[in-house]
Amino acid sequence: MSAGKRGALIIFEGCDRSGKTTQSRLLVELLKSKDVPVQAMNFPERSSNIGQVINSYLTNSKDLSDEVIHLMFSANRWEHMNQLKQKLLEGKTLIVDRYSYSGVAYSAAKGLDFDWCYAPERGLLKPDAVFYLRAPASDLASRGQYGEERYEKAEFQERVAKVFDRICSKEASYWHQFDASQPAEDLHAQIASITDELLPKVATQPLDKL
Ligand code: T5A
Ligand code: NA
Repeated sequence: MSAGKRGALIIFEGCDRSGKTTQSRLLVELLKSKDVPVQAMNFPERSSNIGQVINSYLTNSKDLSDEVIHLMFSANRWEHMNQLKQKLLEGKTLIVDRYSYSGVAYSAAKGLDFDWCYAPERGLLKPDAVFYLRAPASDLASRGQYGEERYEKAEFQERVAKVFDRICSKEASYWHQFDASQPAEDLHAQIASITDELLPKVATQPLDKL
């Protein structure tokens, strides 16, 4: 990696079972095969102290108020920010499964105020691209293991999707929406082509903040 060139911050967003993990993995494999320095990450990052509390909450073994768990999800991103920044500046491209937008979408879907939800996300690194995987909730509900974690209920997922749609139309300059109902390989080809264009373009751009 030549001096001054940074990696790209690429985020996958979408409802539960929309295929984010599958597509992140395919994209990381592709970039590795092209010798692009790359690393996969995901939020929530469940291994830290905060991450373990989030995990207990998601698996229904712990109850917290909507506001408290919202701020925990945000704090979980903040505790990893310096590390993310350093990696990007070293030239590593980060492929991240969920980010601030999941934070806002799931909490706003519960009825919390949108702007209140967004406030603690301000100042975090701004993604170079968000790949939004969108499909009807009924399609996603029929996929593997749906129904085990707290938020995996079709009606709630519909509300989450509405918030994602709203953010997608507001942040259209760096959001890319994909039809998540199509076969994984087709989706991957579209994502790969956008990533191909993105990497050289952002390499010399300064990092920005939300
Ligand atoms: N949350 C998260 C918040 O409330 N606030 C926050 O700030 C954050 C960061 C956990 C929960 O936390 C919430 C949101 C979530 O409810 P998570 O750990 O990312 O978040 O959990 P999930 O989103 O549920 O992650 P999953 O791994 O379960 O879903 P993915 O990654 O979207 O989907 P994936 O790739 O694992 O695929 C799911 C199934 O579908 C199949 C796969 O084989 C798999 O069986 N599949 C396809 N089937 C048909 N066509 C395709 N194109 C397919 N692609 C994948
Ligand atoms: Na889930």
